[in-house]
Amino acid sequence: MPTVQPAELWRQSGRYDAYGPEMLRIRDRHDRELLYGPTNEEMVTDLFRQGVRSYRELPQNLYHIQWKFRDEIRPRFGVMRGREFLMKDAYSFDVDYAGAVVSYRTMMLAYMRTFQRLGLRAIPMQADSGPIGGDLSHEFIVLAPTGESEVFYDSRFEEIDWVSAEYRYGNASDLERFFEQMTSLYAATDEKHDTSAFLTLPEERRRSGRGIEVGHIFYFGKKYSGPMNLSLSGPDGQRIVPHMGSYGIGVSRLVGGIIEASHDDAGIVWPDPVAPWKVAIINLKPGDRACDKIAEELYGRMDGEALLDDRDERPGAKFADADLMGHPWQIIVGPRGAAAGEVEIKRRVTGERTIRSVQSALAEILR
Ligand code: P5A
Repeated sequence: MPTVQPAELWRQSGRYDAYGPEMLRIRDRHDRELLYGPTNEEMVTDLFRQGVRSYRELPQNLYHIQWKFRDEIRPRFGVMRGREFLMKDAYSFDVDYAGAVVSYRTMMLAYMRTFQRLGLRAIPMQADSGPIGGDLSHEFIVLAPTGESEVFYDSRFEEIDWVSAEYRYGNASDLERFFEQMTSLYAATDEKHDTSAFLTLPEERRRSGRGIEVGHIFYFGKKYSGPMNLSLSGPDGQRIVPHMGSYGIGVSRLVGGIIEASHDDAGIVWPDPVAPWKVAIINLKPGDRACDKIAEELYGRMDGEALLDDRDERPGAKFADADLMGHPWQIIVGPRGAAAGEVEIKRRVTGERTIRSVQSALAEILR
């Protein structure tokens, strides 16, 4: 979908005036009113209106990953709250409320798994739906001391493995159990915090801190499909108006969020699945024949997943830079070891270092 949208679509939903100064409004050479999309509910409702005719084509979920612009009153912390940012946004369309609930819960489960695979512990919290609207909404919050909101939750959230939990997407009764498991545990931002409910938890399970919102999901029924006249032919010849929801992940914010949640005094500690490079190969003595040979060989074998540091720098500076950039592994190639066919490998997250043959270093890292 384009980033620039016609104001007309937003007049149809009633949000053109409701959205306020966060929306960047533009005029083109013909004096037509446009805007830089802060979100895409109207655009996707319009796409659907043009391309879908029958209830038989439901349920559907359309998504894209696209830049957004919001004229935030206080942009700060770089990618954490920017005016221009990248979002993954998805939009669901269902025949009725029961179907929309299945879509909502399916996405909620997918988000829990997605964040876990990114190496994050995201906690879903009931939220206000703000300018997107609707009466069912959850935010996904990652804990970090620099987070914008204050959060309170049950430590049991930290123990659940959502990836291997046996819940099937699209299955109403599985998703009901999933939703119950999740909403039975206390979690709230300061906006919705209920001190007396929180205090009923045993003390050792009470967690509080600051958090970053990395995702947000909404069910808003017919808020857009109604006023925008999206109707499909229904089962008995009558028209039906789809129930909709929307689901966002702040892709560019996540980069900052992951770093906030995973670092130490020396720098970033990238979780394995999202590390830009899996390993830094540190050649301590470029120009030394044995070092160069081993470093080059390792680099070739890592198939694009390694960064080779062959700069003419002191070893201390190279170690510090590798720690700062946070690659999950480092392979240190020095002249003494290289002569014996050995290297040192370091695991960034634990700091553990071991001497290995070149083969066994590769086997460990490529495992
Ligand atoms: C859901 C998808 C929406 O816009 N419409 C489409 C719904 N939701 S939201 O909560 O407003 O935004 C979704 C996520 O985008 C990230 N985000 C930001 N990231 C960086 N800078 C910003 N200014 C910014 N605003 C929102 C958040 O991660 C949010 O959860």
